[in-house]
Amino acid sequence: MSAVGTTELRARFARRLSELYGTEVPAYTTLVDECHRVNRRVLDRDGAAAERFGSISRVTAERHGAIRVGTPAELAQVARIFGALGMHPTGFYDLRDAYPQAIPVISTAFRPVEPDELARNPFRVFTSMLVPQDRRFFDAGLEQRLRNFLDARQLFPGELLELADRAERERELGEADAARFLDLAAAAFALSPEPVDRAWYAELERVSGVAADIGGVTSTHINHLTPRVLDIDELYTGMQALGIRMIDEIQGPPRWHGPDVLLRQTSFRALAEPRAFREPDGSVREGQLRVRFGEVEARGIALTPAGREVYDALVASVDRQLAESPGSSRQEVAAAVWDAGMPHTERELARQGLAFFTFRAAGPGPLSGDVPTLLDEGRLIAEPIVYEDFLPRSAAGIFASNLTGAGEMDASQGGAPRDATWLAEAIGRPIRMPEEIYAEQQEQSLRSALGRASTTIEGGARLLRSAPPDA
Ligand code: OOG
Ligand code: NI
Repeated sequence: MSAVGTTELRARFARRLSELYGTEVPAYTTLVDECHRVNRRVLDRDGAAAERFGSISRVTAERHGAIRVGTPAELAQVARIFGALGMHPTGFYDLRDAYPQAIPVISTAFRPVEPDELARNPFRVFTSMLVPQDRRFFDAGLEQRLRNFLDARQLFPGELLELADRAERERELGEADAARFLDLAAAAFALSPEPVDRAWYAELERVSGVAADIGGVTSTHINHLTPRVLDIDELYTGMQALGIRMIDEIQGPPRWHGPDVLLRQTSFRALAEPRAFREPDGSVREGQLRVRFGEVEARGIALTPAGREVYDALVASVDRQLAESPGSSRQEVAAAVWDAGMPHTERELARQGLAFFTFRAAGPGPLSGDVPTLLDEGRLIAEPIVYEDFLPRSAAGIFASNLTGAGEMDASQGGAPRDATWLAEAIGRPIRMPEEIYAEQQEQSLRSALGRASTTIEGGARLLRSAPPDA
């Protein structure tokens, strides 16, 4: 019998989730159709340039999902399921002190790491875990009750986890097992018909809508599934024209005439979905919950830590100017700030070591000279490395745009320290750092383009050094 390998299993799972989410959230299907329309138009308009950040087949299939869990044990199980799909925990995001609103979770993203795996199917899942130990959100009594509730539930059936372990170990499953794995995995992320305990949910909701979504129910679910679009400004207007109310802003970099960097995202608000509730008197009644939404994103070049510093400084400058003249439009202020502060071309980003690229020699023969000069002379060609990760501020903005209340937080209490090392230990798997992955890829390409002897040239060394040893 034929076998289904890791990559194919990931592609099939992404398609399954997309079908599932389309039946659960009809506006998602509208969003995906609109993305296809915009992507076709950009392809007609820009030709090959439209595929500079990924082939159209990659971009068309590209999705990220978001899920939320309650404990390290649950996150470790999620890691086994995504491990079966060749998706590894990458990056660490602490949203507990995020602007514009603190969310009581820490997060990582499960995604493929190798460039050819990303090219075949870049499916990724932003995965958040509640921190009940954080006293700014939860007092000791609520923490204890939350933990009892979370410890008593089982998000994933044993059969699913066993199949996942086998798939990860053997890097494939037979057709029948693959089908079973996909059925069980998709079911685990579907919205459950199980009644929600009204009083318990409401108590958690007072602290945070996200705490209620995670700890107020006995299952998890896919919170959103995000397609990728090549022109997010056009998509934004197109969705509004279809009568769908988008959030006020596109998160991340502004629309401007320079290169696309990092990630721009926008969303429309969760629709209220019918859910069963168990009332305090034990009766079950039909009610509504608004927890899920539609999100869409456009991706650009990954920034080096030096480029990220420039980016953060621009964000701070936009915030300052907006605070000084309230009422002005963020988009307009940001476009002007970027015009003054961000290099206007890819070449300049590469020359200054602000963004990650892969480099190749334009022709045969040895290359000597520094990287900026080789780029200027056209003897070295730079191709952008796409940003495959997330932005904490956009993530917090996306979380917040979808919550009804701000929740309650007691900032005078100490939080619970958490970092990538803590998380790696808690789930028993290494967590890769995005900047290191991009830097390695850049370094390798530069080494093979310049030849071993040339890596000491100044520009090369500067680019190589822009890889952080410790970020
Ligand atoms: C995750 C929000 C973050 C993104 O794209 O930044 C996110 C969530 O709502 O669970 O998905
Ligand atoms: Ni998202």
